[in-house]
Amino acid sequence: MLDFMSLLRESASTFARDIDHLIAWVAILGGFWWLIAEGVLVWLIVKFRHKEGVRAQYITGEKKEEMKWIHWPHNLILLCDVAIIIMAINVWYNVKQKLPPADDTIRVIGQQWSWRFVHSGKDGILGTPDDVETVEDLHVQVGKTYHFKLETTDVLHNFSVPVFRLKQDSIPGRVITGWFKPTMTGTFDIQCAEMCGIGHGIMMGRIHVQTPEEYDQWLSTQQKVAQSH
Ligand SMILES: [Cu+2]
Repeated sequence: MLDFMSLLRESASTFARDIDHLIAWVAILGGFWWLIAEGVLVWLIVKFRHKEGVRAQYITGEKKEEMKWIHWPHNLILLCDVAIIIMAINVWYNVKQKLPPADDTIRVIGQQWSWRFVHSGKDGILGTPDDVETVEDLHVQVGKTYHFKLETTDVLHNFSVPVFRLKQDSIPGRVITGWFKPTMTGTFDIQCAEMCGIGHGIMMGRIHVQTPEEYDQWLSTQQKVAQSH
C-alpha cells in the first residue's frame, strides 16, 4: 500500500518506509479535510453572495440542526487525529524505543564541524586496539543491525541520514544509543541537522553501505594502513 512513495524518495533502512507511510497518511487525512473545508467555503461564498433585495441573515449556530454541521465534521476529524496518533506512537516505538539486538556497534562523534566514527574492527568490540577511526566516512554492512553510540565534543549536533529517515540529536555530556539496519548498498549522505555554528552547512559525511566482502576488504586496508604507521 502507498508504494508510490518509493517513486518520490530513495529509502535504505528497515524503518524508512514506516516513516514515509506515516507522513503520507498525515498528508492524505489532513488534505482530505482541507479540500472539503475549502470546497464548502467556496460553495458558501458563491451561493450566499450579495443579491439585490435580499438581506443577510445572522445565524448563531445554537439550534440543534445547525450544530450538527459543526459536531459531525469535528468528531470525524478527531477520529482521524486518533488514527494518526496511534500510527505515530507505533512508528516512534519501533524506531526510538525498541532496540533490536545488535550485530555490531559504532561510535558517532559530532564536533564543530565534522563527524568522527569509530568502527569496532575485526573483533566486533569497541574500545579494543583494532578499532578503526575515520572522519566523515562511515562504513557499514548491508542487512546488519547496528547500534550507534552518539556523542558530541562541544555543542548540540544532529546525526541525520536522510536515506534511512534517521535523525538523532547529540547532546553534550550524554551518550545516546540508537539503531538502524541498512537494506541497500551504496554511498549516502550524512548531514548535521541541528544548527551548530558557522560551519554547520559544511558538516557533511558519507555512509558507505557495503556487502560483507567489500566491508572486509575495506577493513583490512584500514588495518594495514594502521600497522604501517
Ligand atoms: Cu550542525
